[in-house]
Amino acid sequence: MRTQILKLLAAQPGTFVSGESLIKATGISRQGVWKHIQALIDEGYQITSAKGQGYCLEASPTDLTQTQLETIVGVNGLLDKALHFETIGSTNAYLKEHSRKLTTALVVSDEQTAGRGRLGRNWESAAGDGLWMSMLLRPPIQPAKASMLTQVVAVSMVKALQCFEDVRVSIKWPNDLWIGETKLCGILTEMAAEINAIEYVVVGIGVNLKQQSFPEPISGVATSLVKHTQMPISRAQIVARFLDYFKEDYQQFIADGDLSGFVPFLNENAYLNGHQVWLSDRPDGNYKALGVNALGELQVQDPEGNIVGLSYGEVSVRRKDYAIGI
Ligand code: BT5
Repeated sequence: MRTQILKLLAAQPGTFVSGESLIKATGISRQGVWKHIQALIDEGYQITSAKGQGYCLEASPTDLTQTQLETIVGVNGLLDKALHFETIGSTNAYLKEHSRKLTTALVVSDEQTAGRGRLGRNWESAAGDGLWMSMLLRPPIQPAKASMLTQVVAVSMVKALQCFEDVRVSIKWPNDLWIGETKLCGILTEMAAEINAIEYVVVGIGVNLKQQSFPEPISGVATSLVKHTQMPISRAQIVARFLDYFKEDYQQFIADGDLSGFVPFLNENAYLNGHQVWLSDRPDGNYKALGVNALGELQVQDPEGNIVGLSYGEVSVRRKDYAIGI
């Protein structure tokens, strides 16, 4: 309901929207509308009200401060420490470097000057353009299962982004979130472990929020949230929502010991399922993506009809019906 009210106000920023029209559109009472407006103001939205005119959205909370982040992390309770930076090399690199001084933590930076993807690839993370964050976790699981966390994070982030009702985000196995045919978010999971025990896992998440355009090598494949929604985008809100879902999803994953609780969600929101796919190590065959299993493997059907499970990191997969892909 709160989202609906926000959407109605955001559709006419700087303009008064009458209380009557909000009541009519939402079906709730005048007092109910007022309560939601107060809650939005508490979240940092600047909303003015005037008798006889209604409500006007003046500004959305854009900045994320250390205090705000500490509050979000404190209320959520999953992680011990919150750190906000204006600029940093890479939030993943920071947590790896400081892993001995921290137990669990969340780091968010406005800008990354050396943001990284998998295999040392570059991750574009200009100042204020996106949500660049990493979590330091100490999951009590076998090292072989750590890569499954990538998919748990993907699930929680899709749920968090569902508040943008006009956007449909899908999960491109194993570590991307896409809108349509373009990449919105990448996840990078790194680990330090001995043979039988994890020392730590760092999960980095990059979500493009406000870019209107991207530099050449990724201009055809990258997208940002602002291109798909009329809703105001608040980093604080996305972090808070993500952490709320992640706390629950992480605990379920630890209890289950695998992804069995997430298989339906992963497959209902999958980008590849049902499509012919191109596998980087077997580029000539006709493979069809069937779905993800409880081990986080992507099951594909090979040209002979056999079902094969692909592990995270083994191959790069793209849909054959689209020429571009990462
Ligand atoms: C990923 O790698 O997608 C994981 C990206 C993780 C980024 C986060 S940000 C916070 C934390 N700190 C870090 O230093 N990293 C994490 P991969 O699947 O390897 O994809 C990398 C490829 O995506 C690049 O080679 C480009 O083609 C493309 N790319 C780079 N920047 C992008 C962006 N902002 N949006 C969409 N695509 C991008």
